[in-house]
Amino acid sequence: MTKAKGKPRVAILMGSDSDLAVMSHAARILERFDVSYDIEITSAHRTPERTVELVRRAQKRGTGVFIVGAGGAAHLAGVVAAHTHRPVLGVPLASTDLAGLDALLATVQMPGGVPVGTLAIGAPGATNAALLACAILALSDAVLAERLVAYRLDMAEGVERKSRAARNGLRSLLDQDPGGR
Ligand code: RP5
Repeated sequence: MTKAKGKPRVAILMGSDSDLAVMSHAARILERFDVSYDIEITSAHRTPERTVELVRRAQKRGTGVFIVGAGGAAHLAGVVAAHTHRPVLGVPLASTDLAGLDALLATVQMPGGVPVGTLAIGAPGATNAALLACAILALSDAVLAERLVAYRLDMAEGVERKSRAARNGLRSLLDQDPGGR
């Protein structure tokens, strides 16, 4: 499935439909930044040939960055990295009783030579993988670089807004109960 206009600049791959809810956080960021992407389910062990085919096809279409989410033994990102020289960002997912620690270790511990840039477990990792993909693409895209700057400014303003609201909230709490305990 291709989302947003033009050839996909980013490929989001995940091992199972059970990964979709978490990996949608990456898609949300790419849409916010108006970065075209393709999103596919493929598995390193259940559909090994499909995985290689998707990577080859994405490369031919000019995809610049791969975001790969998987849980459990989580070898998908490593397999993708084995078939491309483009940046691969791995998102370990908490889909077993080990709560993502298994996937984190499998994704982060690539032997030297075939890198997978590994993000945090779960939704924060998916969000940051997409932001990092944007940052990589922004090296040769000034408009995207400006959007990243605006995103950070927006985040900083959000913190200031929350701080003001917290001060006001505290004021009214103290005013309602000036004696305290
Ligand atoms: C991994 O196994 C997938 O990435 C998923 O996180 C996990 C469980 O997959 P399902 O059994 O839910 O399809 O390959």
